Amino acid sequence: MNTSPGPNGWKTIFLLEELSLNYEFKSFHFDDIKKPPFIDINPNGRIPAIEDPRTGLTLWESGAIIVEQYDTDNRLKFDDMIHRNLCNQLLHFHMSGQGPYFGQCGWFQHLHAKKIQSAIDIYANEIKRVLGVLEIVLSKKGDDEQWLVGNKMTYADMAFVPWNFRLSEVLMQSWDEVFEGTPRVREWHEKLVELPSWKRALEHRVRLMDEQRLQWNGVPKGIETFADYEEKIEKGEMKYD
Ligand SMILES: N[C@@H](CCC(=O)N[C@@H](CS)C(=O)NCC(=O)O)C(=O)O
Repeated sequence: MNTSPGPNGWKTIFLLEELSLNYEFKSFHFDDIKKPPFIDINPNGRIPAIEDPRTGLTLWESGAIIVEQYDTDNRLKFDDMIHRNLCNQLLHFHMSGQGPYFGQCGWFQHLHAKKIQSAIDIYANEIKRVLGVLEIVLSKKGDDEQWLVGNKMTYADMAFVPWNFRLSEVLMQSWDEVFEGTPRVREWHEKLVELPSWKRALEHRVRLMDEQRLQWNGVPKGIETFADYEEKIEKGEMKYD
């Protein structure tokens, strides 16, 4: 269950696609996720959430939805204690360090009714700091170990993609500026977004955004630019809770 613009749901879709699992989308408007039937599935009223008919498991919080029960060959995870813990560590860093700060930056940059430059700066600096931490993690790896943990891609790498993918819009910078000083992160990110599974996830995204009358960047159709959108938000012409 997903809302099309929010990055967190695409983490789940990316994993489902990478593991070639069968799944069915339920797409919700942001306006509908704080009320039934969605709130009956996730009392936190946020996406994503899954209902797994094979196991009876209902789950919310994207970091928890790593569908490891279906990764029986350990394609995206490790079996040994050390690497299992390291993956978990990076997933927690993503959930606490990347998601909330990147999200707040996007909020203050585009959706908050008043431009508060100091708030944008705080979160933009934090984004740069998080990218710097990832740069250190990747720089400590050997040349044949281009992933965050061990020598293969895991769910920990994949978790960072949907937010990193939006960074140019969130920071309002070119990709060269976004990745200035973090070349290993850029290389790693560019490898991840080339994966067919990510491309398939994006194809679904385009379709669902279209159904919800949204442009690729989340701006409603009929509004030309981010600047026009922000002006409408400032005038109270768009509704957010
Ligand atoms: N920690 C949660 C965050 C979920 C979250 O914030 N999702 C956003 C979309 S990316 C959402 O549903 N926002 C709607 C709202 O805040 O009302 C997770 O990772 O699942």
